[in-house]
Amino acid sequence: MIDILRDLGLPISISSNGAAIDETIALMHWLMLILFIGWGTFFIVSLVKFRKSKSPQADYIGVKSHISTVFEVAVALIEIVLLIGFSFPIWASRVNDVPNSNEGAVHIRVVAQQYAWNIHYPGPDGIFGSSKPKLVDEVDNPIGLDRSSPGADDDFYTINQLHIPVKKKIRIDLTTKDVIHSFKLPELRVGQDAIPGMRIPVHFEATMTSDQFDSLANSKLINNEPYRGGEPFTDLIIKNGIYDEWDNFTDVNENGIYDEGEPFTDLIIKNGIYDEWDNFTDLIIKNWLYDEWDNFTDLIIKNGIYDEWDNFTDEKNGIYDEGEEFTDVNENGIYDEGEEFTDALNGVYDEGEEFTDALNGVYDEGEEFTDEKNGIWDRSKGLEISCAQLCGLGHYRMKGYLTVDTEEEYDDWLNLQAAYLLEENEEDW
Ligand SMILES: [Cu+2]
Repeated sequence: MIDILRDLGLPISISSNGAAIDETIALMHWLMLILFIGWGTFFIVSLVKFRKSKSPQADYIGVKSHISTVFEVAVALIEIVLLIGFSFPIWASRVNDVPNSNEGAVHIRVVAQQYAWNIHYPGPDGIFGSSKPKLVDEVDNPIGLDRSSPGADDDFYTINQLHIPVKKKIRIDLTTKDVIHSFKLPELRVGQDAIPGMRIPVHFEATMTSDQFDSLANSKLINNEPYRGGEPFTDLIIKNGIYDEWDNFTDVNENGIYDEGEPFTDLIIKNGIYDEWDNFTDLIIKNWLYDEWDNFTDLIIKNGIYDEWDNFTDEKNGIYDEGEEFTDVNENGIYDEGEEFTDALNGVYDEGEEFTDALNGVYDEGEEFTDEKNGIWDRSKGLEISCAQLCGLGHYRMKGYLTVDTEEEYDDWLNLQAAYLLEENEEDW
């Protein structure tokens, strides 16, 4: 089930409790599938059983057996057990047990509005200054921060830029200035409605940095594995007769890696020019050779440089290589300098030899991709904050960016924000 959901767009998880949440999501989908099949069957059976031709007169008494009552009671009992036995305790441990900054959690406030995310950091003292609605100024003070309140002088805020450190508990107090929004960090499996007048805590922990996430996401893109974001493309590879990392193979001895001798699927690509092994229609001059005007089936792609797995025409290299035929003049069984030889294969690529250019595991010109309007392939778009509530006409613009930093990067970023704040204050004087 979880694999199907990933194919349908469930993003990579970078949350410390992502596995548990994904398991719940899978369970919920199974339950819904069972209910769908159950109720669908009931509906169809009812349509057939109570069709007009079978019972032309409406029966005002209906079903006489009590089996439906038994079913109803059973369903109610199961639901009561699920709710009181499982749901309530899980909810209590997850939602009531909110970490705070005394326990080492990073505490951040998020104020949603049409159509932006205001991120409020308490600064080095760890104390949030108070904010007042009457101080709100959409240009200079979107969160209505009262700089004269205790702890407020070092507070800073960003718009749509949330930075957090990796592998640390994060607590976000969520609220909104106007309508209901929904704070969503899909990769962190965080989703919480923001309600006007309420301050709702959410907490989570990231297991990898943005950089690690990007390289993972891009490697998934390259292997055509499901991943949310970025543009999918078809990574094609030439038939080169040797096993490449991305070829499928039959794991004969089941050790999880490709071993020499195991069968594999050698993949191919188109490049728009005729290559040695392309099929062609021998036209006009039936010479069994490819002529410039012959039709051909185009395989393989070029990137202009020789790659390890490119096929090449192993040509004369001017020196005698082992295995080449030679005229053994003095009949001593070995090649001696000066003896004629067939300058043939030496098994390696020599500069100047023709070669067929292949793919190297990244997007190359000529590969198919889903163009999201700009005509070039975009890599992973990184982590986003989205609003999962249709909160107004500009809802689609309500997009923030999440950066998961290493501890050092996060400290550097905090210092940078403190420096900006200092500059701002100086300007005020
Ligand atoms: Cu919104």
